[in-house]
Amino acid sequence: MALERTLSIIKPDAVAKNVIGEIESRFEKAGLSIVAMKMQQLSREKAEGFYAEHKERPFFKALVDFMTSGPVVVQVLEGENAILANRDLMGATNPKEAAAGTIRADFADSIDANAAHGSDSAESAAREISYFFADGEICPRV
Ligand code: RTP
Ligand code: MG
Repeated sequence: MALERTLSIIKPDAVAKNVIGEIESRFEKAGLSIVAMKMQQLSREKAEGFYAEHKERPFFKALVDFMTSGPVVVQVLEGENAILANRDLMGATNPKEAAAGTIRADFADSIDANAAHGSDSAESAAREISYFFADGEICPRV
C-alpha cells in the first residue's frame, strides 16, 4: 500500500445540485483526507490547460464549455492508493456505465456533466496538483 495524493474536482453540475458535502463525505468515509481545497470559477484558459491532453478530441470544446459553466471545488485527497480509490468512488466516465453507488451513478446526468474529476495516474496527479496548488497550500495530515 502506498500513501498517495490525487487531484479531485467537484464539477459545476454537482456544485449546482448542492451535493458538495455528500461527495466529500464519500471521500472521508473511504479513508481519504482533504489536504487542500478551493472553490473557484475556472477561466477558459485554466480549463483548456487542465485538459490539454484532450485538445484534439471532438469533445474538447464541450468539455471546456461545461467546466467553465459554473464554480468548481478543486481539492487534493490524500490516503492509501488515493488515485485508484478516488477513481473507484467516482465510477465510469459515462454515468450510464458507472457502477451502482458510485458518485457518477448517483449524481451525474451525462458523459459531459459527470459530477467529478480524478487524476488517472501518479504522473497526472503530480501535474494536476501543481496546476492548482502551491506547496504551501497543501496541509498533510500525516
Ligand atoms: P476526468 O478527466 O474528467 O476525470 O474524466 P475521465 O478521466 O473519466 O475521462 P477522460 O477520458 O479524461 O475525459 C475527460 C472528460 O471529457 C468528457 N468526455 N467526453 N463525448 C465523449 O466521448 C467524451 N469522452 C470524454 C467527459 O466529461 C470526461 O470526464
Ligand atoms: Mg481524465
